[in-house]
Amino acid sequence: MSVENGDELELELFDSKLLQEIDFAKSPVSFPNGISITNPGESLVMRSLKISDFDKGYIQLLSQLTDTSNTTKEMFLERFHAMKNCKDTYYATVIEDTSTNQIIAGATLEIEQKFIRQCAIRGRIEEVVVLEEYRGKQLGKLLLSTLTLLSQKLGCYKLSLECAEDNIPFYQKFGFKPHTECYMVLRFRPK
Ligand code: 16G
Repeated sequence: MSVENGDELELELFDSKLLQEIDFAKSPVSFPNGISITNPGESLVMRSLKISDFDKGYIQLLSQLTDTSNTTKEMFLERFHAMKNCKDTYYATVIEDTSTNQIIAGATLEIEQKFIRQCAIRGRIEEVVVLEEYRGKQLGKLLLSTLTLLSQKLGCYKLSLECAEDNIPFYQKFGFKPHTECYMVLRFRPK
């Protein structure tokens, strides 16, 4: 799966139309700088992750969050298709600076299906990252606001995330609260 044609490069992980259909007026936070889902800023576009984003620095962006070493294009393609085949599950959302063709921010909503609560679904927010040079423009806030609204629109009964203690105040703005239950982890690879 190492050779892609032009159409394949433009393949979206999920239909970006979903983002346009979100009622942004319901955003849990306000944006004094006037940005929105349809207008994230000059030359910026918010949309689903695409295959072509491998060549637009998506993995380099994620490297500002954690280890992404030795991720080949082939590995990326295989994972992209595996995620896409899990219908209605992975909503990896990115912001591209179209003046440089670079992915400068991203966050993912993941949906987990349940038998509990009348076969409900829950959401998880993962891999929230904004490129260092683009911080301070409220883009992380915009992504979080968008994915929070999307999770509600999709019918999640709850939404959760893991974050560093320093980031708690940021997530509290959207209504997240530190949970009374402990988050436990068993690591098979060093942090
Ligand atoms: C943070 C991220 C999580 C990511 C993890 C990677 C958010 C809200 N949380 O906890 O999504 O998977 O970092 O760190 O973005 P790790 O490689 O040490 O697991």
